[in-house]
Amino acid sequence: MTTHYHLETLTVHAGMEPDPVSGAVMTPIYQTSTYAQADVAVHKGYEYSRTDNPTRTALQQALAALEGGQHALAFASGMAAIDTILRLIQPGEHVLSGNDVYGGTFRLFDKVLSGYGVQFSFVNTTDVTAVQAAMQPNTRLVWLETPTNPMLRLTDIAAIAQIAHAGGAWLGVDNTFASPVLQRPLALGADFVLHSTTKYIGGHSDVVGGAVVLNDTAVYERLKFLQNAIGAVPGPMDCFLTLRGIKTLALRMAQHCHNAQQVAHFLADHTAVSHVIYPGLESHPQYELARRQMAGPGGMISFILHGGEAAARLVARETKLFTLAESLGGVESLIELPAPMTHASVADSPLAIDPGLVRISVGIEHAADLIADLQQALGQIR
Ligand code: P1T
Repeated sequence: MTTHYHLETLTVHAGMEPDPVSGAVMTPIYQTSTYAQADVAVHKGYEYSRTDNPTRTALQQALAALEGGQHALAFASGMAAIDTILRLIQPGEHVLSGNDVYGGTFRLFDKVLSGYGVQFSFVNTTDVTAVQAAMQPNTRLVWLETPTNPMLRLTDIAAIAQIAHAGGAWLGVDNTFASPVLQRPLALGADFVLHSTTKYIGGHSDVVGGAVVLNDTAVYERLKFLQNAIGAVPGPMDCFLTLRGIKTLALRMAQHCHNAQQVAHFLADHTAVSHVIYPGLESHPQYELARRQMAGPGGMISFILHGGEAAARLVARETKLFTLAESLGGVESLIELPAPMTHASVADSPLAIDPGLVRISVGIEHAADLIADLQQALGQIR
């Protein structure tokens, strides 16, 4: 189920086989921790649910197909997935990370893993020359988000893959903001695709999860070993919910892009707004790259108001349809201020975010209602 079907077909069918026991069309929630064995160590491929669970297997197959990869592994969260990939890196080895990443990713790298002897440096991956210059003889992994959270900067995945591979390093791309509907990093040369499936893939803000998709079978075997050894796995109910979300991923992404494009134009024309960052606006510094690398500009917008932080806080408080909350990628619209919220852990670091930056996750409601909501909230700035 990997090559010849279109993505819309894969979202509905990949990983889905009628249940061998009952014929159930939807993969059941195999809510079990263990499996009866016919004799000592003789079983049907399932021994214990940290190691394998049929609902998780179905989810992993679906995720692999969506990203066009050979293998996928599901985790309890996006952070658990990133942490497990990073266990491939040994003390004394170097990771070159983008300098605009989710606050929790920076915290894991800078506050946790660097304490175990893994070396990190943070570089602007939109600048290919800067990445080349920052490669070290011991660089084993280049890690980036595109579009980034929260500045929505784009990196040329194919160009960075060449640099990473020439230096003997893997390239890991956090594809959370784009989703496989808009961007498929493996096809552009990435070695790992990472998702916080909490976001667009789950799509309904009702489950936390993560995933890694890759092609290399030997590295997959090692990661699968680590998945079981570390144990940060999702439960069967979480896997079911994520699978259920996947079925509408293509439809949802189309509506997210459609709505966000209209909201971005509205914001760009509003007198209270000083700057809008959205890859679908020609003013975006990587507008051309977005058109080349992505099938659509996505549902995330960041903006700065003339009134700075005070105005930003007011707007985030006053929207009614846009709920003031962390996270993104659900059907409902959300608004937040990254500096004190999702990216609080980069404060006082070189990655610090403008305290007046507003980030919105544009949902699948009617665009006119979303614009009216922003209009009334912006109208309260004096
Ligand atoms: O929250 P979790 O499922 O563990 O995923 C972490 C993560 C990884 N990568 C990106 C690009 C992310 O945005 C996130 C989580 N981000 C938020 C919770 C947020 O509001 O930005």
